[in-house]
Amino acid sequence: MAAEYRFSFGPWNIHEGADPFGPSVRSPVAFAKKVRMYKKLGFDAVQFHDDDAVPDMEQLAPAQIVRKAAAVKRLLDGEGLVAEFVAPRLWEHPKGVDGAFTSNDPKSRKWALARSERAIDIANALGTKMLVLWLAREGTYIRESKNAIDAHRHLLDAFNDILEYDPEITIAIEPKPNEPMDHAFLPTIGHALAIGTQTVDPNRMGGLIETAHALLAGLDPSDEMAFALSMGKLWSVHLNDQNGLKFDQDKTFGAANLRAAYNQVRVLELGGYPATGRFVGLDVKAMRSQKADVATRHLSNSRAVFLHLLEKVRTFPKDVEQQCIANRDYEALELAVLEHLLGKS
Ligand code: GLO
Ligand code: MG
Repeated sequence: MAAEYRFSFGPWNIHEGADPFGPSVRSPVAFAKKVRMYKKLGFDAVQFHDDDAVPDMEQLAPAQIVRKAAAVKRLLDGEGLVAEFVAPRLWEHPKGVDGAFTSNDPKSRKWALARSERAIDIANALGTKMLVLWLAREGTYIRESKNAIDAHRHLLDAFNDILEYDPEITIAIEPKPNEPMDHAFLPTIGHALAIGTQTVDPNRMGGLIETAHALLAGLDPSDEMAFALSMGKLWSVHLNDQNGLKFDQDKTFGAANLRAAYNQVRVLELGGYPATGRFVGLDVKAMRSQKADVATRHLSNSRAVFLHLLEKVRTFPKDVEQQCIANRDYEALELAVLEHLLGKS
Protein backbone atom coordinates (compact mmCIF):
# COMPACT_ATOMS: atom_id res chain seq x y z
CA MET A 1 0.00 0.00 0.00
CA ALA A 2 2.78 2.39 0.88
CA ALA A 3 5.20 1.05 -1.70
CA GLU A 4 5.40 4.35 -3.52
CA TYR A 5 7.33 6.08 -0.73
CA ARG A 6 11.03 5.46 -1.11
CA PHE A 7 13.51 6.03 1.67
CA SER A 8 17.09 7.24 2.02
CA PHE A 9 19.69 7.94 4.68
CA GLY A 10 23.33 8.95 4.82
CA PRO A 11 26.28 6.79 5.88
CA TRP A 12 26.79 9.18 8.84
CA ASN A 13 23.54 7.80 10.28
CA ILE A 14 25.38 4.59 11.15
CA HIS A 15 27.97 5.98 13.52
CA GLU A 16 30.24 5.24 16.43
CA GLY A 17 28.39 7.16 19.12
CA ALA A 18 30.96 9.85 19.93
CA ASP A 19 29.46 13.03 21.37
CA PRO A 20 31.03 16.30 22.60
CA PHE A 21 31.50 14.70 26.05
CA GLY A 22 32.82 11.26 25.24
CA PRO A 23 34.56 9.18 22.59
CA SER A 24 33.25 6.50 20.27
CA VAL A 25 31.57 3.50 21.88
CA ARG A 26 31.17 1.39 18.74
CA SER A 27 33.69 0.36 16.08
CA PRO A 28 33.49 2.13 12.73
CA VAL A 29 31.58 0.30 10.01
CA ALA A 30 33.29 0.40 6.60
CA PHE A 31 31.46 2.36 3.91
CA ALA A 32 31.13 -0.70 1.64
CA LYS A 33 29.56 -2.64 4.52
CA LYS A 34 27.09 0.18 5.19
CA VAL A 35 26.10 0.17 1.53
CA ARG A 36 25.24 -3.51 1.80
CA MET A 37 22.90 -2.77 4.72
CA TYR A 38 20.62 -0.32 2.89
CA LYS A 39 18.25 -2.70 1.10
CA LYS A 40 17.98 -4.99 4.12
CA LEU A 41 16.91 -2.02 6.21
CA GLY A 42 14.29 -1.06 3.59
CA PHE A 43 16.13 1.84 1.93
CA ASP A 44 16.67 2.59 -1.76
CA ALA A 45 18.92 5.64 -1.86
CA VAL A 46 22.12 6.90 -0.29
CA GLN A 47 22.68 10.51 0.78
CA PHE A 48 26.29 11.59 0.55
CA HIS A 49 28.66 14.14 1.89
CA ASP A 50 31.27 14.67 -0.79
CA ASP A 51 33.92 13.01 1.37
CA ASP A 52 31.66 10.07 2.24
CA ALA A 53 32.16 9.18 -1.42
CA VAL A 54 35.79 10.32 -1.76
CA PRO A 55 37.29 10.54 1.75
CA ASP A 56 40.70 11.91 0.72
CA MET A 57 39.33 14.41 -1.81
CA GLU A 58 41.31 17.37 -0.43
CA GLN A 59 44.53 15.59 -1.45
CA LEU A 60 43.37 14.65 -4.95
CA ALA A 61 43.21 16.31 -8.34
CA PRO A 62 39.73 16.79 -9.87
CA ALA A 63 40.14 13.91 -12.35
CA GLN A 64 41.20 11.53 -9.58
CA ILE A 65 38.19 12.55 -7.49
CA VAL A 66 35.86 11.75 -10.38
CA ARG A 67 37.51 8.34 -10.90
CA LYS A 68 37.05 7.46 -7.22
CA ALA A 69 33.43 8.63 -7.25
CA ALA A 70 32.79 6.50 -10.35
CA ALA A 71 33.97 3.45 -8.38
CA VAL A 72 31.44 4.30 -5.65
CA LYS A 73 28.73 4.53 -8.31
CA ARG A 74 29.57 0.97 -9.37
CA LEU A 75 29.25 -0.12 -5.74
CA LEU A 76 25.77 1.46 -5.60
CA ASP A 77 24.75 -0.12 -8.92
CA GLY A 78 25.79 -3.51 -7.58
CA GLU A 79 23.37 -3.10 -4.67
CA GLY A 80 20.53 -1.62 -6.75
CA LEU A 81 20.89 1.72 -4.94
CA VAL A 82 20.95 5.29 -6.23
CA ALA A 83 22.56 8.43 -4.86
CA GLU A 84 19.97 10.98 -3.73
CA PHE A 85 22.27 13.97 -3.26
CA VAL A 86 25.76 15.16 -2.44
CA ALA A 87 26.45 17.76 0.26
CA PRO A 88 29.85 19.48 0.38
CA ARG A 89 31.17 19.05 3.92
CA LEU A 90 32.36 22.59 4.41
CA TRP A 91 32.39 22.58 8.20
CA GLU A 92 35.34 20.34 9.14
CA HIS A 93 38.25 21.73 7.12
CA PRO A 94 40.43 24.36 8.86
CA LYS A 95 39.68 26.82 6.04
CA GLY A 96 35.99 26.74 7.06
CA VAL A 97 36.63 27.51 10.71
CA ASP A 98 34.82 30.86 10.55
CA GLY A 99 32.33 29.84 7.90
CA ALA A 100 32.91 28.84 4.28
CA PHE A 101 30.87 30.97 1.84
CA THR A 102 30.50 33.67 4.51
CA SER A 103 34.00 33.61 5.96
CA ASN A 104 35.56 37.01 6.41
CA ASP A 105 38.65 35.60 4.70
CA PRO A 106 38.37 35.71 0.88
CA LYS A 107 40.77 32.73 0.61
CA SER A 108 38.30 30.62 2.58
CA ARG A 109 35.42 31.75 0.41
CA LYS A 110 37.40 30.74 -2.66
CA TRP A 111 38.17 27.35 -1.14
CA ALA A 112 34.47 26.81 -0.34
CA LEU A 113 33.52 27.41 -3.94
CA ALA A 114 36.25 25.10 -5.29
CA ARG A 115 35.20 22.41 -2.82
CA SER A 116 31.55 22.80 -3.90
CA GLU A 117 32.60 22.40 -7.52
CA ARG A 118 34.35 19.13 -6.65
CA ALA A 119 31.17 18.05 -4.82
CA ILE A 120 29.23 18.71 -8.04
CA ASP A 121 31.74 16.61 -9.99
CA ILE A 122 31.15 13.83 -7.46
CA ALA A 123 27.36 14.24 -7.78
CA ASN A 124 27.65 13.86 -11.55
CA ALA A 125 29.80 10.77 -11.21
CA LEU A 126 27.27 9.29 -8.76
CA GLY A 127 24.37 10.11 -11.07
CA THR A 128 22.53 12.75 -9.06
CA LYS A 129 21.79 16.36 -9.94
CA MET A 130 21.04 17.52 -6.42
CA LEU A 131 23.48 19.35 -4.20
CA VAL A 132 22.33 19.81 -0.59
CA LEU A 133 23.73 22.76 1.30
CA TRP A 134 23.54 22.48 5.06
CA LEU A 135 25.18 25.81 5.91
CA ALA A 136 26.71 24.58 9.15
CA ARG A 137 29.18 27.36 9.96
CA GLU A 138 27.59 30.13 7.92
CA GLY A 139 26.60 32.31 10.84
CA THR A 140 28.13 33.89 13.90
CA TYR A 141 29.02 33.25 17.51
CA ILE A 142 28.76 36.97 18.16
CA ARG A 143 26.89 39.39 15.94
CA GLU A 144 29.76 41.90 15.77
CA SER A 145 32.10 39.41 14.08
CA LYS A 146 30.54 39.73 10.62
CA ASN A 147 28.66 42.15 8.47
CA ALA A 148 25.53 40.04 8.10
CA ILE A 149 24.35 42.01 5.06
CA ASP A 150 27.59 41.21 3.24
CA ALA A 151 27.34 37.61 4.44
CA HIS A 152 23.96 37.14 2.78
CA ARG A 153 25.36 38.67 -0.42
CA HIS A 154 28.27 36.23 -0.26
CA LEU A 155 25.77 33.38 0.03
CA LEU A 156 23.89 34.63 -3.03
CA ASP A 157 27.16 34.95 -4.98
CA ALA A 158 28.10 31.39 -4.01
CA PHE A 159 24.73 29.97 -5.09
CA ASN A 160 25.05 31.79 -8.42
CA ASP A 161 28.57 30.49 -8.96
CA ILE A 162 27.41 26.95 -8.24
CA LEU A 163 24.43 27.25 -10.61
CA GLU A 164 26.72 28.61 -13.31
CA TYR A 165 29.37 25.92 -12.82
CA ASP A 166 26.90 23.21 -13.87
CA PRO A 167 23.81 24.25 -15.82
CA GLU A 168 21.90 21.18 -14.60
CA ILE A 169 22.78 21.15 -10.93
CA THR A 170 19.97 21.89 -8.48
CA ILE A 171 20.50 23.20 -4.96
CA ALA A 172 18.40 22.19 -1.96
CA ILE A 173 19.19 24.33 1.06
CA GLU A 174 18.82 22.51 4.40
CA PRO A 175 18.08 25.28 6.90
CA LYS A 176 19.00 25.00 10.57
CA PRO A 177 18.78 27.90 13.01
CA ASN A 178 21.69 27.10 15.33
CA GLU A 179 24.34 24.52 16.24
CA PRO A 180 27.21 24.63 15.67
CA MET A 181 26.74 28.41 15.43
CA ASP A 182 24.95 30.59 17.97
CA HIS A 183 22.82 31.78 15.06
CA ALA A 184 23.01 30.54 11.49
CA PHE A 185 22.21 32.51 8.36
CA LEU A 186 19.14 31.22 6.45
CA PRO A 187 17.63 29.61 9.57
CA THR A 188 14.29 28.54 8.07
CA ILE A 189 12.85 27.35 4.78
CA GLY A 190 11.33 30.80 4.31
CA HIS A 191 14.80 32.34 4.26
CA ALA A 192 16.13 29.57 2.02
CA LEU A 193 13.40 29.90 -0.60
CA ALA A 194 13.49 33.69 -0.51
CA ILE A 195 17.20 33.84 -1.35
CA GLY A 196 16.58 31.25 -4.09
CA THR A 197 14.31 33.72 -5.89
CA GLN A 198 17.22 36.18 -6.12
CA THR A 199 19.58 33.78 -7.90
CA VAL A 200 20.31 33.55 -11.61
CA ASP A 201 18.05 30.47 -11.87
CA PRO A 202 15.32 30.30 -9.19
CA ASN A 203 13.93 27.12 -10.81
CA ARG A 204 17.01 25.24 -9.65
CA MET A 205 16.72 26.40 -6.02
CA GLY A 206 14.71 24.40 -3.48
CA GLY A 207 14.86 23.06 0.03
CA LEU A 208 15.32 20.09 2.33
CA ILE A 209 13.41 20.31 5.60
CA GLU A 210 14.61 18.53 8.70
CA THR A 211 12.10 17.97 11.52
CA ALA A 212 14.54 18.77 14.33
CA HIS A 213 15.81 21.92 12.64
CA ALA A 214 12.28 23.31 12.27
CA LEU A 215 11.55 22.51 15.91
CA LEU A 216 14.77 24.22 17.02
CA ALA A 217 13.54 27.31 15.16
CA GLY A 218 10.33 27.10 17.21
CA LEU A 219 8.29 26.20 14.13
CA ASP A 220 5.98 23.36 13.20
CA PRO A 221 7.77 20.96 10.81
CA SER A 222 4.59 20.04 8.94
CA ASP A 223 3.79 23.69 8.25
CA GLU A 224 7.36 24.28 7.09
CA MET A 225 6.93 21.35 4.71
CA ALA A 226 3.55 22.68 3.58
CA PHE A 227 5.13 26.05 2.76
CA ALA A 228 7.72 24.41 0.51
CA LEU A 229 5.21 21.95 -0.97
CA SER A 230 2.89 24.81 -1.90
CA MET A 231 5.64 26.08 -4.22
CA GLY A 232 6.90 22.73 -5.50
CA LYS A 233 10.10 23.34 -3.55
CA LEU A 234 10.22 20.42 -1.12
CA TRP A 235 13.01 18.43 -2.69
CA SER A 236 13.87 16.22 0.28
CA VAL A 237 13.18 15.82 3.98
CA HIS A 238 15.20 14.76 6.98
CA LEU A 239 12.62 13.20 9.22
CA ASN A 240 13.62 12.65 12.83
CA ASP A 241 12.48 13.94 16.22
CA GLN A 242 13.49 16.35 18.92
CA ASN A 243 12.56 16.52 22.61
CA GLY A 244 12.22 20.24 23.23
CA LEU A 245 14.67 23.06 22.56
CA LYS A 246 18.13 21.65 23.16
CA PHE A 247 20.94 20.32 20.97
CA ASP A 248 19.97 18.71 17.66
CA GLN A 249 18.99 15.25 18.88
CA ASP A 250 18.11 13.43 15.64
CA LYS A 251 15.88 11.00 17.52
CA THR A 252 13.94 8.22 15.81
CA PHE A 253 11.04 9.62 13.80
CA GLY A 254 7.98 9.96 16.04
CA ALA A 255 9.88 9.12 19.25
CA ALA A 256 9.20 12.44 20.99
CA ASN A 257 5.96 13.60 19.40
CA LEU A 258 3.92 11.02 17.56
CA ARG A 259 1.18 13.47 16.63
CA ALA A 260 3.63 15.94 15.09
CA ALA A 261 5.11 13.01 13.16
CA TYR A 262 1.60 12.05 12.01
CA ASN A 263 1.11 15.57 10.71
CA GLN A 264 4.38 15.48 8.78
CA VAL A 265 3.29 12.28 7.06
CA ARG A 266 -0.16 13.81 6.49
CA VAL A 267 1.27 16.88 4.79
CA LEU A 268 3.50 14.77 2.54
CA GLU A 269 0.37 12.84 1.53
CA LEU A 270 -1.61 16.04 0.97
CA GLY A 271 1.24 17.41 -1.14
CA GLY A 272 1.47 14.29 -3.32
CA TYR A 273 5.11 13.90 -2.32
CA PRO A 274 5.68 10.32 -3.54
CA ALA A 275 4.50 11.24 -7.04
CA THR A 276 7.35 13.76 -7.25
CA GLY A 277 9.75 10.79 -7.21
CA ARG A 278 11.67 12.34 -4.34
CA PHE A 279 12.93 10.36 -1.37
CA VAL A 280 11.94 10.43 2.28
CA GLY A 281 15.26 10.91 4.05
CA LEU A 282 15.75 9.92 7.67
CA ASP A 283 18.48 11.84 9.48
CA VAL A 284 18.46 9.88 12.72
CA LYS A 285 21.13 8.89 15.23
CA ALA A 286 21.36 5.74 17.31
CA MET A 287 21.49 6.38 21.05
CA ARG A 288 25.03 6.30 22.40
CA SER A 289 24.02 3.43 24.70
CA GLN A 290 23.02 1.21 21.78
CA LYS A 291 25.07 -1.97 21.27
CA ALA A 292 26.82 -2.33 17.92
CA ASP A 293 24.74 -5.24 16.61
CA VAL A 294 21.51 -3.23 16.94
CA ALA A 295 22.89 0.21 16.05
CA THR A 296 20.88 0.36 12.80
CA ARG A 297 17.47 -0.10 14.45
CA HIS A 298 16.89 3.66 14.63
CA LEU A 299 16.77 3.62 10.82
CA SER A 300 14.45 0.66 10.27
CA ASN A 301 12.32 1.78 13.24
CA SER A 302 11.96 5.31 11.83
CA ARG A 303 10.84 3.87 8.49
CA ALA A 304 8.42 1.52 10.23
CA VAL A 305 6.93 4.40 12.24
CA PHE A 306 6.53 6.39 9.02
CA LEU A 307 4.66 3.53 7.36
CA HIS A 308 2.41 2.98 10.41
CA LEU A 309 1.58 6.67 10.44
CA LEU A 310 0.94 6.59 6.70
CA GLU A 311 -1.68 3.92 7.31
CA LYS A 312 -3.19 6.12 10.03
CA VAL A 313 -3.31 9.09 7.66
CA ARG A 314 -4.92 7.03 4.92
CA THR A 315 -7.51 5.41 7.16
CA PHE A 316 -8.57 8.53 9.04
CA PRO A 317 -12.34 8.78 8.52
CA LYS A 318 -12.70 11.54 5.93
CA ASP A 319 -16.42 11.93 6.57
CA VAL A 320 -15.75 12.69 10.25
CA GLU A 321 -13.11 15.22 9.22
CA GLN A 322 -15.46 16.94 6.79
CA GLN A 323 -18.32 17.00 9.27
CA CYS A 324 -16.18 18.43 12.07
CA ILE A 325 -14.79 21.10 9.75
CA ALA A 326 -18.27 21.96 8.46
CA ASN A 327 -19.51 22.31 12.05
CA ARG A 328 -16.34 24.14 13.08
CA ASP A 329 -16.18 21.58 15.88
CA TYR A 330 -12.44 21.25 16.28
CA GLU A 331 -12.74 19.67 19.74
CA ALA A 332 -14.52 16.78 18.04
CA LEU A 333 -11.89 16.70 15.29
CA GLU A 334 -9.10 16.66 17.84
CA LEU A 335 -10.66 13.78 19.76
CA ALA A 336 -11.20 11.89 16.50
CA VAL A 337 -7.50 12.30 15.64
CA LEU A 338 -6.38 11.22 19.12
CA GLU A 339 -8.69 8.20 19.15
CA HIS A 340 -7.54 7.23 15.67
CA LEU A 341 -3.90 7.42 16.76
CA LEU A 342 -4.76 5.41 19.87
CA GLY A 343 -6.32 2.70 17.73
CA LYS A 344 -9.86 3.42 18.93
CA SER A 345 -11.35 4.03 15.49
C1 GLO B 1 23.05 18.48 10.92
C2 GLO B 1 22.47 18.16 9.63
C3 GLO B 1 23.34 17.22 8.83
C4 GLO B 1 22.97 17.31 7.38
C5 GLO B 1 23.92 16.57 6.48
C6 GLO B 1 23.55 16.66 5.03
O1 GLO B 1 22.45 19.05 11.78
O2 GLO B 1 21.19 17.67 9.78
O3 GLO B 1 23.20 15.90 9.27
O4 GLO B 1 21.69 16.85 7.18
O5 GLO B 1 25.19 17.08 6.68
O6 GLO B 1 23.57 17.95 4.58
MG1 MG C 1 19.87 16.87 8.31
